[in-house]
Amino acid sequence: MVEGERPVPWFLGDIYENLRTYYICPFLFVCKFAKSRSLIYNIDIIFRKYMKKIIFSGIQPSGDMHIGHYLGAISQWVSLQKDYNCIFSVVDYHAITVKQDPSELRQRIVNTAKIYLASGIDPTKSIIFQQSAVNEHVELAWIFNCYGAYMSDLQKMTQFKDKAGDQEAVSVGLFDYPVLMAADILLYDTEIVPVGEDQKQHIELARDIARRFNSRFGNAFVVPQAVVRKEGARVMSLLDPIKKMSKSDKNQNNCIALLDDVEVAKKKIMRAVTDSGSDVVYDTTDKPAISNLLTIYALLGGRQIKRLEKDYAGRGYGDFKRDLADVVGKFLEDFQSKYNRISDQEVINILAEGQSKAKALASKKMDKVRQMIGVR
Ligand code: AQP
Repeated sequence: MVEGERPVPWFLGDIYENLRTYYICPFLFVCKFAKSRSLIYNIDIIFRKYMKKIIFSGIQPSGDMHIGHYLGAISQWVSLQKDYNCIFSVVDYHAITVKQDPSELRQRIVNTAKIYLASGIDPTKSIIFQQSAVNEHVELAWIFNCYGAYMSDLQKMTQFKDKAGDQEAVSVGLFDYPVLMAADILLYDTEIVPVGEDQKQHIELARDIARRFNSRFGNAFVVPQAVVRKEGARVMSLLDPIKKMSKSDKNQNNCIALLDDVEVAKKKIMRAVTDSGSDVVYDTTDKPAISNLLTIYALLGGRQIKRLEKDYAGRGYGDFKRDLADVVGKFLEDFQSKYNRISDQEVINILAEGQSKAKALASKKMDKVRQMIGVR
């Protein structure tokens, strides 16, 4: 359950969800009387609070996924499935904002969905699909490029500035990435977007785009909210704890990939930089490296950081890192044994099923949007 949310009385939510689909939405669509429409619309806003909220999130299949993705995003998704209607996408059109090898990309799409499944995303509870298979995403992104997104918004995006660096030939796609992300989210009436901290700025933009579009054309989009977990929201590099752990990092020793060989991963932990002194203490300002390792230990080992500080008091970094290497090794063994039991064909079938569910929702929304802007 997301902090601050009240539990959903499921029976009320389910009853209302059916009423809404079969009676209220069709009524709102055909009703010509403005007063009745606005009365029903306001009642709907009240009752929607009792429906399960919609969650959307995704990861680009652009490299080897690492424990940052697992702790910052996917592990959060798994626990949210019970109380929310979840939609998880493999956002492949985001991946091509930087160069990709076509055959590698094809396989990475399958592998990314396999990682979702091995992490515990359940296709009977959540929709899992490939972004490019639902073309409404790019259509809506184009509409937002014209109505809702401004050049000045995109020029402020720190991820664009970091990724573009001083390269001369930066693609327009890389610049426009946050607009496609806004389309991904807003297409499904998403209320909650669970992400790592680095994505907060992009969600803010999606909120602005929704508000601007709604004020110009009427209420088409729900204004979403980012949910960032307190611990693990930003897992840092093992060799440079000021930088985010990142799959495009040239030095793979910075990062523990979910499919790393277990012994290799343990060595990476043993080689991880530490801070001056020898106390195992959580202090992100003076001890960023140990704080990062403590976070990884706490989340993968299911322990409290305060408890770990007590357990390792006076024992130094060596002991702590050896135990952490075992915790990481154990986690990877369990994860990889689940991953290896899932076949490519199984994933392809799940993605196809997810595509038809996502497509049904997306095309309904796009019918409405096309009418609102006047192209239908
Ligand atoms: N280090 C991280 N700590 C916590 N959360 C993270 N996420 C990514 N890295 C960390 C979260 O994972 C989700 C999907 O991210 P993405 O597909 O947009 O990947 P990314 O942020 O581009 O990941 P990388 O590793 O940084 O890739 P490159 O190097 O290609 O840019 C998001 O919710 C993100 O917050």
